[in-house]
Amino acid sequence: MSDIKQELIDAMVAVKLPGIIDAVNKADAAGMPATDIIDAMSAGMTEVGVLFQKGRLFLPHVLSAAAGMNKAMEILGPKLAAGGDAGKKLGTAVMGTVEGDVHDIGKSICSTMLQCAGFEVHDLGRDVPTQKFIDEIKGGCNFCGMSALMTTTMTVMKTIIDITRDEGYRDKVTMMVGGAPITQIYCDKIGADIYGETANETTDKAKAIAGDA
Ligand code: B12
Repeated sequence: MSDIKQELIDAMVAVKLPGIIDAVNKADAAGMPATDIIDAMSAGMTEVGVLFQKGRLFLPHVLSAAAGMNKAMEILGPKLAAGGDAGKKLGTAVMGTVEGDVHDIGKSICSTMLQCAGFEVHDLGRDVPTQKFIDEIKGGCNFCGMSALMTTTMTVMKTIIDITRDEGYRDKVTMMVGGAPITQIYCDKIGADIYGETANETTDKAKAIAGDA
């Protein structure tokens, strides 16, 4: 692993906002692509989660790392947009974290990357009522991305897909699923179209379906 990537991960695990911002600026100045910086920070955030689970970090630490992640997206978002294909019009994508779930960092990263790739993104936010997803799908979006970070909320994705099928809209929309507990197996099991382990993978798969591979 490169030193810069490791420094980004270490800065996330140290959960100090100034340190995180310094590491992002340093990686950017060294020419590391924004997408790689985000991938490294996501790995750092996952590590924070592991330490939180082990009881070695506590809620304020997790919130501080989350703030660092959001700040990094503020810094990197314009760079992604500048180097991207935001004018392309690959289709409309609705994104949201499912009902009962407030985790939105990963979902927001996916939204930013899809937008930079040329999708028109309607980000519904977090804890999105199930009916809101259905209304957006009925409204004619091409892609619907659902994020869930908890085993207790991931089942909402199946509910939304089932309703879409029952109401005759399933074939009109590409359903994307993601979030830490989601796997390709779960994606297949609930009848979704795209599983994205990372924002990069999500964007590549959505572009391929939109005919822009
Ligand atoms: C940060 C965090 C929080 C923050 C969230 C801040 C925010 N604004 O998002 C706060 C502190 C608020 C929080 C709260 C809680 N949390 Co929390 N949290 C986390 C933590 C540490 C990191 C999540 C994260 O941001 N990862 C970094 C991002 C970049 O990764 P990501 O989300 O996976 O996203 C990537 C991919 O998954 C993918 N992706 C994501 N979304 C989508 C969508 C689509 C469509 C696609 C294709 C791809 C995709 O692309 C992303 C970028 O590459 C995880 C630990 C973990 N291992 O995940 C626990 C974790 C998810 N939390 C957990 C829990 C239990 C909670 C609480 C219930 C705690 C409590 N007791 O109060 C509450 C939840 C309340 C609620 N109703 O939602 C558990 C869930 C356990 C379970 N049952 O499954 C975890 C796993 C921690 C643990 N091990 O116990 N949490």
